[in-house]
Amino acid sequence: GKGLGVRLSIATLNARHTFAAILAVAILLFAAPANAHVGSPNVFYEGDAGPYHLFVTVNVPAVIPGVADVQIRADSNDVRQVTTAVTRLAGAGSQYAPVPDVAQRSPIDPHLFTSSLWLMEYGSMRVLINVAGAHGAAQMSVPVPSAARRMLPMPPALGALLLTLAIALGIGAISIVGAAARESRLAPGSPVTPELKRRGWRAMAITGVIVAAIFYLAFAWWSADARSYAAVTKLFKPPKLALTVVDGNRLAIRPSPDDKVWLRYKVMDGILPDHGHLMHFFLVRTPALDRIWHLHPSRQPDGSFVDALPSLEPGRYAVFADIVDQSGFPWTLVGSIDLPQINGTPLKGDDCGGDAPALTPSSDSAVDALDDGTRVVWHRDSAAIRANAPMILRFEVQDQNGKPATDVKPYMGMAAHAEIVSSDLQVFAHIHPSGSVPMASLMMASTNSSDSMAGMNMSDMNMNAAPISPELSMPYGFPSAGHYRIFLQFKRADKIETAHFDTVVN
Ligand SMILES: [Cu+2]
Repeated sequence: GKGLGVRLSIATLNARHTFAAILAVAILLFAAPANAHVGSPNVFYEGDAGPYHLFVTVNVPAVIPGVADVQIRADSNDVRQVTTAVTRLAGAGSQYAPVPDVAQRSPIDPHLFTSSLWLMEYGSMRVLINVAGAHGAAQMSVPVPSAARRMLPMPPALGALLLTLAIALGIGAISIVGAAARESRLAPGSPVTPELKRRGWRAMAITGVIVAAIFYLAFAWWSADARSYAAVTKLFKPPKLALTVVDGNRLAIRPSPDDKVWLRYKVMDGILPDHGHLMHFFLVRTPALDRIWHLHPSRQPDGSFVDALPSLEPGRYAVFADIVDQSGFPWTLVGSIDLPQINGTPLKGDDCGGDAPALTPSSDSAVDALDDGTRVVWHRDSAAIRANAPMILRFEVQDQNGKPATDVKPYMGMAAHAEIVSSDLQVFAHIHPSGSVPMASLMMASTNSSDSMAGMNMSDMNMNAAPISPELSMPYGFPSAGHYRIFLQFKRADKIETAHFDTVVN
């Protein structure tokens, strides 16, 4: 029993120690941690590793260190082996991948490979995927934001067990030291003198004090560790926005001064442009989700952002502001604002807006007919959508005659952008045909490896005004059951369109 106790405590001690060290290093290095997308932490990515087309899902653990489940689905039969490894997205360590893990091929679906990877650190990580097959070897990087979201409670039974073992260990130590002081120098069979008895009691008293001190320090250490972990989970909560309207139609946007933990990391001082904009700013009117605006505020010398609002109808708007920090970590700042009728400026550049009927509990739609005759169809399975099931959302843009549109063009370098909002506003995700990973993070992943993304050039994509396929597809998995509205934004000729679709997720 004692042996087990010792082994258990040492194992626990080592785990806590490693964890404390990782935590300290993570905080010292400032790995710029956080969570882009609200309530939708998993990573979905669709792209090419050389000749192989892959759909990758990374289920990010809520507790770090924790195990991420990686699912890789190949389009073709010619993949022989897939291996995975985790590195930092950029900077020191990103070049040195640990020994890769060989992904298991599913016995049911030969196109599906799965592996489990330890995420040991916070911040911008990437999953390196190596594919071997009939067309040779190829590599792909998928950026993964590693963020602690939850603190697991100590199960009462485990706590009681550990405490009992620790107490048994303490009592054991006291009695062993007492016995040693009393009898160790006694010849076999000799009686214990009162002097030796006193000596034994004294040794036990001293050991008792030492054991009590160790208990006290251990508990203090444990609580300090738990407090710093709690602070980290707080850091990863979506940062809050402070929003004010000035001069009638200008919106001043800054992180809330109340968010002291987050502000300490000065994320806003070094953010990267994503699709050519430092901030993608979304206003969604609540609770009906009947208006959406996708704007691109400009940065002011003091680090805050300002945007000239378009003409808006009054109401309460939920606000989501997407940024990518210099480590490649995506953050979504959140807020809400009550706006009066705004007489604003016409939309310009990449800004756009759209309206839709109010979301009602029975809203369910897979076709949207827009005012200008454009029709957008969501090709959805007849089966109910389940939460946490990776899927490809497939849309088709049609002209007023119901024929596939021939004038769809890239919008901010992408075939389309989609914003997915749950009716309770607990989920907000901004995704693209490549998935949930921001383009800025993907670019970082590609400059840090020899993989196939390196050949991709954003400005080429923006310059390219040739029409693209009217079939728009995006990998995603709804994170939880609920009622969702999807806003799909794309460009026909030079007009930015917004379509909407509603669905229930079980
Ligand atoms: Cu977008």
